[in-house]
Amino acid sequence: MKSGFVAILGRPNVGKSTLLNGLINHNVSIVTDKSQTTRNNIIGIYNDENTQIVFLDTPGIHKPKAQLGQEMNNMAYSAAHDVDVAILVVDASKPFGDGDTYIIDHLDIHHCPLIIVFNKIDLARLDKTEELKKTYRSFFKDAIFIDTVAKEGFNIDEIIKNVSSLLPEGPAYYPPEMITDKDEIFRIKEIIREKVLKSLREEVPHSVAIYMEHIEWEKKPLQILASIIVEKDSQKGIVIGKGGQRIKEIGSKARQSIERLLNQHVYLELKVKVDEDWRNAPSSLKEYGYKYEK
Ligand SMILES: Nc1nc2c(ncn2[C@@H]2O[C@H](COP(=O)(O)OP(=O)(O)O)[C@@H](O)[C@H]2O)c(=O)[nH]1
Ligand SMILES: [Mg+2]
Repeated sequence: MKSGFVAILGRPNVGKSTLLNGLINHNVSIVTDKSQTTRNNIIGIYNDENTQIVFLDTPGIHKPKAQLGQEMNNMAYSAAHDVDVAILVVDASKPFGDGDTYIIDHLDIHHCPLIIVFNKIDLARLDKTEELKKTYRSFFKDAIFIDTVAKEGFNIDEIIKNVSSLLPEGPAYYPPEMITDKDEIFRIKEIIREKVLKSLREEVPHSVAIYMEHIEWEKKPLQILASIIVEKDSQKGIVIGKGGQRIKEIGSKARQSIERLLNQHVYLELKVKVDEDWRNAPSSLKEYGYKYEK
């Protein structure tokens, strides 16, 4: 059989996580309309009779403003190292700019075959996309170009086809029923973070982390106590909302998704805690699972 590892790389918010979920037909990576939603490398595994493709979704590469941003970039750079194929996702509806140059300058993807996915073509003008492709062609002479609408699953099979043809003969690295390397606690925390992000605007989302205080697997319904970490008192108020309305809503949506994930009833309690400037504190970054270690 053919098998191998494929990194999905690119700027924030171009549709990398949407693409991963579509490629493996499961929601393992959270998607929002906010940039920098993905904070860790997340594996999603595609299987068919002749192929196993281990995709790595990565945090968007950007000019970092806090230590957290640097850690996220490092995770993405590290994912690009040992893969058989690299996929660079580009937002086809945006003109070439500083963010593209930043990636081209910082990311080393010249050691393996490269597929450049021009995503969001539903929002793009044909002539603008052609221009963008010309610019990318000048940097990557041998790359394969594929147009997609990840959100609708359009042309995703082209990616599978091309990746498969580029992979070497090899063993299955994971059992075929496995769809991600992330354990249930990670996925529960990500579901909670997704619901928080979806209910907030602008600056607060970047300040949010989730900490699992306590989980009792034996109890029925399953008992979960988690903390939503923010950086300032004012943000705590925003997350809680008037009369606790917002956190109640976040909790109820998160509980429903967790119940679907685990296929059992769940009792979910959420608290909000302030950890000042945690995005620059090495010990907090480690505690919340964002410290990149080689
Ligand atoms: N119009 C359109 N939106 C998309 C497409 N793919 C993803 N999106 C949206 O773009 C936003 C960012 O997606 P996400 O997968 O989180 O991007 P990531 O930061 O690169 O992982 C979300 O609101 C998606 O629904 C697409 O092909 N077309
Ligand atoms: Mg993402």
